[in-house]
Amino acid sequence: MKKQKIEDLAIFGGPKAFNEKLHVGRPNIGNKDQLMQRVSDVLDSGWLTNNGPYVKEFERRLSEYLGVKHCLAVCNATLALEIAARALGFKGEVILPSFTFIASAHAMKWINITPVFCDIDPNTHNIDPLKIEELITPQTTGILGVHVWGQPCDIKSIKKIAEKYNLKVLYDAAHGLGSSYQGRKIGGFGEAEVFSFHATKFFNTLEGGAITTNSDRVANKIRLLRNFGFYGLDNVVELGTNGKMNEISAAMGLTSLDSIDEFIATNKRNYDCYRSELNDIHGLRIIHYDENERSNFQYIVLEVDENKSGINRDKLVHVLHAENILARRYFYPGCHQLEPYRTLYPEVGKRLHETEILVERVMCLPNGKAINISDIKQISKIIQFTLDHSERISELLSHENNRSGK
Ligand code: T4K
Repeated sequence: MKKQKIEDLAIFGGPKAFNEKLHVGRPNIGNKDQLMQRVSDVLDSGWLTNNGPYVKEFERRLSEYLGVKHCLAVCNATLALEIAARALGFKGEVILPSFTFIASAHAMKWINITPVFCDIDPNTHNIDPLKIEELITPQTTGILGVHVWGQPCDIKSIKKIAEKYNLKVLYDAAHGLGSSYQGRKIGGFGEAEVFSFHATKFFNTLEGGAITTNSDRVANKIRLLRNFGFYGLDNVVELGTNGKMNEISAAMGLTSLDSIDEFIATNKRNYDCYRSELNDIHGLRIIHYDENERSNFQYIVLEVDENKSGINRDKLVHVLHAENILARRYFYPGCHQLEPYRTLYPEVGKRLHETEILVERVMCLPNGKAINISDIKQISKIIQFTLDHSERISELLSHENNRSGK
């Protein structure tokens, strides 16, 4: 359906462009028959969790896929970050970006570590190594880099700083499965890396995640910590927790792994189409993935520059939602502006200049197997139309907001 006049937009009374909602974060499901067979095997075997055969197979195949020595499956990435942080001996203060999902910061705070928020590089959206050193104090024990959108951090510079100050490095690789840094897949950098396989990720195990490391010592410690600290049957040697992945999640993981190349190819096909449709629109920037590296292309990230586009990100998201395109703001408004950090560190925003600009501009569009090329062309047309009529739409929406008291 073509929108030719403003009145054709759903916000102004026109029909919605899509009958069904198009979500960011719709799960990819691999071969259903294979999955059901594995689930049935699990139920028949009577072995549902606690380091079962499917978890072991999943860990083995994933470590092969990533080219990393150890892969430990876990129940979710948030708990995995806590376990990995403990395994690395993080305490006191840890430096991390505020431009990340709240789990990165909460995982540290939950184990009594002070998250020290660092600004980002506006080009990559990742932690800016040039801003790390000034945040280091005698209490700093580590750096938690986040590979935002699956784009690797500046690992070389972070390593240099960590060596200089004797800090440990953990990477939150929640978005990073299948992406690479200098030709090597993410997973083997820093002391350890943590992946998320939550349902909203392009590769999922329903809920779940993995910690990867090339260190035998770190892997052994994580194995203890994710299983209550048990060493043998009746012997508890550490304060541990329950971070285990169950067999059904591992069955889903194996099935996802069977289709991972296809998932990434679909993401890339969609990304290429979005890029060719949206690349030349004044005031929009679609994130570019480094063509010399592998990428999983799972996030279609747009930056809206209101000064050039004439419309701000929130109004564009509003228009898209009305058309049943559930674009999402990410990671709005930044961890430092959410509780408990907003109350604990009210001044911290002053040093997060780039973060504060970016959280007002970034949005993600639907991707994955749930959408097709014709959907993408339609979404792009609506975006183009909204920007072509930005002045009128902005005015009308401001008026609407004033009336509804927003
Ligand atoms: N570090 C980083 C950098 C992360 O991004 C995350 C998680 C973590 C750490 C922690 O990982 P986990 O502990 O979760 O393993 C989602 C996810 O819950 C979260 O995993 C993810 N990042 C974060 C960025 O997004 P929400 O609040 O956006 O989820 P929700 O329920 O609003 O769903 C988003 C959309 O996805 C919905 O519009 C519909 C769709 N959806 C969702 C689910 C759960 C489906 O279609 N099917 C589903 O089953 O948090």
